[in-house]
Amino acid sequence: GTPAAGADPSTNNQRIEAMLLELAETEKVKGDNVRAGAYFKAAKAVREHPSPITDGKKAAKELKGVGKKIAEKIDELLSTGKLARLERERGDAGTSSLRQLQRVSGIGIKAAEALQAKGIMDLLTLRARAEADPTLLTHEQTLGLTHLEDFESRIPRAEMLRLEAAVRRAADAHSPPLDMTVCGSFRRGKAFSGDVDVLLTNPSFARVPEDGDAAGTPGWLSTLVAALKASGFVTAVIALGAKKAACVCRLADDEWRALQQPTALPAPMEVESAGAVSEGSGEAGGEGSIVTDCGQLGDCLRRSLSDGYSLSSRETMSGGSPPASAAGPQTASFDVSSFSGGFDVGAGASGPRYRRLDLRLVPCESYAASVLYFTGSDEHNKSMRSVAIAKGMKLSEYGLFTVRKGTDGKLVEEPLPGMHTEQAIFEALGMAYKAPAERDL
Ligand code: DCP
Ligand code: MG
Ligand code: MN
Repeated sequence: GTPAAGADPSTNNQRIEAMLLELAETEKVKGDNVRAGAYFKAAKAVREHPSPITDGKKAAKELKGVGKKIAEKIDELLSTGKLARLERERGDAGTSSLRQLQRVSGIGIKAAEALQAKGIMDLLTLRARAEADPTLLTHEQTLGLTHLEDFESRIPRAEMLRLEAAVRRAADAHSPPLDMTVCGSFRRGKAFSGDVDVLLTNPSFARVPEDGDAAGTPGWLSTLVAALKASGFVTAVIALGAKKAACVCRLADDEWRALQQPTALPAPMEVESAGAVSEGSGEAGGEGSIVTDCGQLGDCLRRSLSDGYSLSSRETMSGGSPPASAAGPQTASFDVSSFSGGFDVGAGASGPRYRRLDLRLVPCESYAASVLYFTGSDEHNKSMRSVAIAKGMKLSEYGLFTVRKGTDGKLVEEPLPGMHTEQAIFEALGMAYKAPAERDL
């Protein structure tokens, strides 16, 4: 295809990437993770491609993950400025209903479709119907619906530190005392996190004979959770097993109040690539806008999200995606619901927000592998696991194992000794060590 008249080819890649990311998001909402993954992979290849893409067929030859069908979509975007398929998808009521219902933690594609079959297409109706029929939703979904806004708001680091301290007090007071590390995005140094990922162990907890054998697991998780609940920190338990617990927690009022210092929203958000943001503003609890001077809105939105802004809803984000034809200035409006500096500007935040707390208890020999796994990112975990596989090994949250065929033909996994630190695991895989903050791919 030939580029649309007047279009600057240097912005093609960003527009193609935005198109592919939107296709990926749409497939994910509809429950097709395989297609979503394929689009996501292609989007990544486009993002990393060093030269402007001007032809679909050529792109299919040069880029990993771009095949004939995606090549056709690229050509359609480049020649018409849009993708008819996406234009249709954006207006599709069924898809936007699936997207809305799946905002509730615990509602996935299957539950969303089951609710649709009962005539429930939106959250308002869901609230009313769930109230009338307490068996409509599971315990997790009910909590997800109750705390929808809180669970969607990202947790400022200052609050994360206090949440960490609250869990640590309970872990220290536990008998026996439990060692703990807050992993996830917090350990990767992010200004905001989605939840609190806590890993626990104790030197007296040695590996159980077989992975997945909960029989040898001490009952410490339930005693710890009971204590957290008794103190009022944990407000609800979503799931509690011997090795994993999922809870809802919140700071005490006085601790939360201590975090409420007015902080000004920053001026512009920055975009690394060419064509910086020319304007950015936001008012506490109000509306903000991002203006870019070229087709970078998708990138800009993504960055502002990873920088800690949270959009008020996922609809806003996808609804705010750029018209593919626009090569000139673009504007997106968004609701600022949180910002760093230790305070929430969410309109409804009149007290401590409810937060998701993930707890995992692991044997001490597994601790390093578990810290590595639970720190992520997802993508980093995937790439490390594939390095292990290429070396005839297996990396999991339980450890690094050598894999060989036993005499009976079955695979035998044996843990590599001495994997007491993350560094040791990187080294055993022949990889250069990466600090947690460098593990976002
Ligand atoms: N993890 C993974 N694969 C998954 C889910 C999780 O490898 N399917 C690992 C990597 C994650 C970590 O567990 O970093 C914690 O999971 P979270 O979903 O809590 O992700 P993050 O903490 O990274 O992000 P957020 O700030 O959204 O919680
Ligand atoms: Mg997390
Ligand atoms: Mn988590």
